[in-house]
Amino acid sequence: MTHFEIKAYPEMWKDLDMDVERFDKMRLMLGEIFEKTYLSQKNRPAGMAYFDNMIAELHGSRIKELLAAKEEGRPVIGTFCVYIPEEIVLAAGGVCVGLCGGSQGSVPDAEKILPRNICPMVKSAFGFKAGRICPYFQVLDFVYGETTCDAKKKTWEILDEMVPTHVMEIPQMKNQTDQEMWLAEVKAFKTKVESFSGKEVTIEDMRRATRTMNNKRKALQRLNTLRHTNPTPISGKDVLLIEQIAFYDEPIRFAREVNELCDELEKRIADNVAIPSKNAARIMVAGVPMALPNWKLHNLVEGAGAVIVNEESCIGTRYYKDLMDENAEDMETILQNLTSRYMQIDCSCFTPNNERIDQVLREYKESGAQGIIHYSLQFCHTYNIEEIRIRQACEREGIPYMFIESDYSPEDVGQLQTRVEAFLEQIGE
Ligand code: BJ8
Repeated sequence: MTHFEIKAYPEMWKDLDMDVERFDKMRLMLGEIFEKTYLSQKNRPAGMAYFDNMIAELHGSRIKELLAAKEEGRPVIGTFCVYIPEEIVLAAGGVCVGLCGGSQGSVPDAEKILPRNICPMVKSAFGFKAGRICPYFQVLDFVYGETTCDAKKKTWEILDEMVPTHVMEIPQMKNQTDQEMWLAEVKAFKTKVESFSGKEVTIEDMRRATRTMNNKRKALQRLNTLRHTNPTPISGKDVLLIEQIAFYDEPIRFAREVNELCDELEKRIADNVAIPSKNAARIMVAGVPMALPNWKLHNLVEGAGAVIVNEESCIGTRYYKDLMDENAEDMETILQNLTSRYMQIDCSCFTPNNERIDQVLREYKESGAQGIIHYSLQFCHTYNIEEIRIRQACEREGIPYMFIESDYSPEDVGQLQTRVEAFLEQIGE
């Protein structure tokens, strides 16, 4: 196996006012972890080479593309949430990038400023900016923040002192008044993006952007359906990686590569080429998003011989399950459609959130899983409490169920491994 390395671009990073020395150490560590976690897998689909290369170039050629977009006056907007109406950014010729928030490496930077007892995703993301150790943060024009959870919405006030942060109010219920409020927020966001790009978004721009996003989401749906085959033609780790890269890559190119991989997976299924053995336990994960490079749970579960066949998560089905009408006649209608589409995302910040309980059960059946692991991050009150309702639903339906609450540190790995193994044994009985 050739040695994997995430490519270094120290000159560019210096120009971006990064802490180059520190970032370079993180780059080497991430490369090692990636090699161990990903490249040690046997019999991976050839189409994964594109996504491995995306990781190798994550801090290089993709950053260059973003810089080129900026040169052309196209806005680059960073986000932490799937509520960002990406269609509007694309319609204005802009670029939307998900920001990293899945690493323990940046948490100490955040803890110098933020309280320690808040969600690790918020700390990790904030720490990347505070420590100047993320090139994406250094390139973007502004951050899109939202009022989904308390940790995030209060952090935006502090983050705004370092990088302009536009906060959109996300309703917490799904009544008519909430729909109207959210539509007004979407319109305000459109105005903000237009003023940044100096370009008025037309209905044709919106239709084109909607087609692009639908195609990207359809490609991910196709991938998810194929992995549900038993035995599955691709590991859960690999699908998670693709779902994570979905937030970084250029959407048209990304959809093309995912579809090419899907062609290969269809052939694998026809030829009966599978990754794990036929007897591997099939696990579905539900819960909080696993931001890059959070591969902890997948690594544990698949390291124990099982396979993950579905992620009910924002880095997973919540991002791509819903499409929207591409052919609306006028701007008002397309913005209403867009609002309705985004309001179908069943984040735990909503109350009540019965749709999510139903969705978890639906995905469990569709994926042919044999058990559910609900994954939550420490101090995430909404997912930690909603877990009770997911557990009750699993008990009612007789679904083997396990709840994990974790963070990004390696400290609980041994204990989690024991619990995961016990859960897999219970499924195998
Ligand atoms: S739509 S799930 S991406 S908010 S884990 S930071 S909720 S304390 S990530 Fe999310 Fe948007 Fe919802 Fe999806 Fe807060 Fe919880 Fe941390 Fe969270």
